[in-house]
Amino acid sequence: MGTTDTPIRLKAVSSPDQPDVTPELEELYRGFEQELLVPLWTEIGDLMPAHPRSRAVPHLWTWQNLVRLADRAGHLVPVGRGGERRAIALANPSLGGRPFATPTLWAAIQYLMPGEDAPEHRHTQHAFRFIVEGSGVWTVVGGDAVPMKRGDFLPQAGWNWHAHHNATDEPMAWIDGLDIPFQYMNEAQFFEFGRDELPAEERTTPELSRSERLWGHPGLRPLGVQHGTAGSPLLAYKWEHTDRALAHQLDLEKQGYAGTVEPGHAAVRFSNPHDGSDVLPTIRAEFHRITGETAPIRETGSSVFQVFNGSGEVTVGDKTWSVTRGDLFVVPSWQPFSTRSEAGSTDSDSGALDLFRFSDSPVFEALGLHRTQLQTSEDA
Ligand code: GTQ
Ligand code: FE2
Repeated sequence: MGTTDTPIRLKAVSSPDQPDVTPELEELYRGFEQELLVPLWTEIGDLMPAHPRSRAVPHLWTWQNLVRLADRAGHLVPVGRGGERRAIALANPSLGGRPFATPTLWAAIQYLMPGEDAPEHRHTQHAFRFIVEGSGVWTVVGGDAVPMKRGDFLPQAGWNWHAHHNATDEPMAWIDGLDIPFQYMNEAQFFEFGRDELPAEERTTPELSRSERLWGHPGLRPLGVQHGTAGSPLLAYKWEHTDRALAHQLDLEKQGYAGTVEPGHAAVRFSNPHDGSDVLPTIRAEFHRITGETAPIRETGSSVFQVFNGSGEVTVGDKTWSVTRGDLFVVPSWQPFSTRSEAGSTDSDSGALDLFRFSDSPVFEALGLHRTQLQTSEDA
């Protein structure tokens, strides 16, 4: 970025909202170009549209393709200092070939072969892991070893030291979400290498991390610890809790009580047990269980979804896909999103379509830019 200067090209056009095209106007525009000036009146439609027009487009990546290529990379590309991670990022087709799933979010499949270590480092980018299949990798965050299993969600706020280790004799894949594009655009990143090898006591595989033993009890805040830093102090949200919360919402609905976001649609947000805020300053994470059809909704900011369980049909803007376990798709800003679960899906433990979602909503909320709209037929 910034290696070549792009010359300014102003085009005088004849249209009712533009000045008359005359030789004098052409000369004025050449003068603007030379002095590196651009007037508002030629740009306003693009700069200040009536509603967000995302540069990103809706797109689907199938888990089958991701895992196949990640496994090839496992055999061809070593993990070590410098490259740091065998992480392969989703590149939105309209974001210039950059590894950006959306203008703000990074989403990648990460793959570790049996016994492999990803070296310790830290960075200002906020991150999480979500596991759609397998177990046996643990991640060490600030010296705390956290096991990773199917359905677990592991947030990791910026500037914490972290490393990963595969303690099994099977390869393991998971997804990473980070705010890499957001920090890249805003030029806020710092990065440091950590220790090349972890000491033996950090290479054990405990059933529960220290953070879970302190913070992982519903509604119970430990009195003996201060928590001052940004992001959740709880380093793993285990599937059994998420699954039960969603199942209970749907049970309650069947018994005539409130709790679901719409009929047949249970949802939870992963939240910081310290203060109830989002798990990361720049990233929101949610889990949705859908037993029917959802109403089209649009929202400012962008999201990435991963299908955790079941299968169904997803519509984002003008695209509709059939989706199944592990598939990832993006919802750009202000594009309507709706989904329908496939009845009797054999691939689903819950019999529903289970979707993990992450978004940049906390950024938009903090800046007063967050809007949602349930779409009706009058909305164009
Ligand atoms: O696992 O530490 O996908 O630093 C991108 C950057 C994963 C990680 C990514 C990272 C990591
Ligand atoms: Fe990292």
